[in-house]
Amino acid sequence: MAIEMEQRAILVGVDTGREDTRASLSELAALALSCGITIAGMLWQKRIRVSAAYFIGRGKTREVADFLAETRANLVVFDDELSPSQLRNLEAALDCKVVDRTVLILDIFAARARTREARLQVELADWQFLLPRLVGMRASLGRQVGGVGTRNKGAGETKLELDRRKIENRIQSLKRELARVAGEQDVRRRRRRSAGIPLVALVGYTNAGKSSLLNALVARYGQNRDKQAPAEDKLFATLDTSVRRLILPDRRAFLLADTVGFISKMPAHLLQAFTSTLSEAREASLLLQVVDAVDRRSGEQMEVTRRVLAEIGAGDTPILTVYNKCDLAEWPYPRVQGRNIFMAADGTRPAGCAELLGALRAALWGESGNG
Ligand SMILES: Nc1nc2c(ncn2[C@@H]2O[C@H](COP(=O)(O)OP(=O)(O)OP(=O)(O)O)[C@@H](O)[C@H]2O)c(=O)[nH]1
Ligand SMILES: [Mg+2]
Repeated sequence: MAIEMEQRAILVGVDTGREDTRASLSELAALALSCGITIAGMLWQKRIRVSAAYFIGRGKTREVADFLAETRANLVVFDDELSPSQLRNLEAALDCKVVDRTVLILDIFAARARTREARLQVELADWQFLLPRLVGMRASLGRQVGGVGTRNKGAGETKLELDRRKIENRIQSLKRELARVAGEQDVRRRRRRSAGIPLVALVGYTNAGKSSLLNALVARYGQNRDKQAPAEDKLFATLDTSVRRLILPDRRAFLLADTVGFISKMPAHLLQAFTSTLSEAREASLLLQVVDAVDRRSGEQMEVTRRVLAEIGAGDTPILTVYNKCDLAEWPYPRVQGRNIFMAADGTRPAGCAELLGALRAALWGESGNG
């Protein structure tokens, strides 16, 4: 494993008319770049529905094969999760390594996981994803623990024999360990609840500015003002929940939780594995949905957030929507309009924390006022 081969990929999507395929492919490109993959080209096909055998049509598959030869690419990345048989068929037809959006997301999560809990959750999602795909997997893939497919890991890492029974045992033991961690957190959460301090959770699409907003609020109202969460211009900067206690000038307090960001076609296994990280969102009495106001897909991103929240059992929690990054837009801000807050948490002209706090007080305690 000393030599790291450059991974040159062709990205492939299917346009069934349900989403903006080009935008989705450019998001896929961002995911691929985060995995250290070079993009050699992109293509997509308009179809009423995807093909059960190859995801794309047979003719299109041949086109991808030609494109591979032409661009000397060595990887094909599909924009949707492939079924185990689609994956097998495509690898056989293209004679090339094939991965999908889910693999990229899992790999980014694996690379970013820092805490023990996040690592356990990512590993669980990895194995659950791999298990049904073991049959007929290309021997050359050399998949390893903690990374589903695109990352080259350093030498010296244990190569697990891809033995179904061993993997099933590992999945069971990961679940047990995670249940233990979740149990400890439950105790902490119960203690918090009995103290009667409301919990507010930041939720939303990745890179919308949740951690930046947490930091802006902590800097003004935090109990420990120096406890900042990492905010970065990259997908999935946050994989762990951090909870901060905020105290308003009138001594009223609430807890604010930062959570992992969502993305479209969020892998189901990943969501399941991250249940405990997402429990803050599930147990919050109020959600602050952070939206990148200048992203042209913000509507779709809100829809993704709505769906994921419903999936994790937080679909009925009251919500305030924060249109963030208004410094990059042409609108007046800061401003509150019903349950919507227009502000900038970070950037050249951050503003709107007091307005947000006002809306938050009204939602939490039924009062108006300016924080
Ligand atoms: N211009 C501008 N940039 C912002 C604003 N808020 C956040 N950003 C930038 O957007 C990027 C993402 O911010 P984060 O706070 O890390 O986003 P997040 O929602 O926590 O992302 P994940 O943790 O990946 O889910 C960072 O580079 C921030 O500096 C804003 O109001 N204006
Ligand atoms: Mg974050």
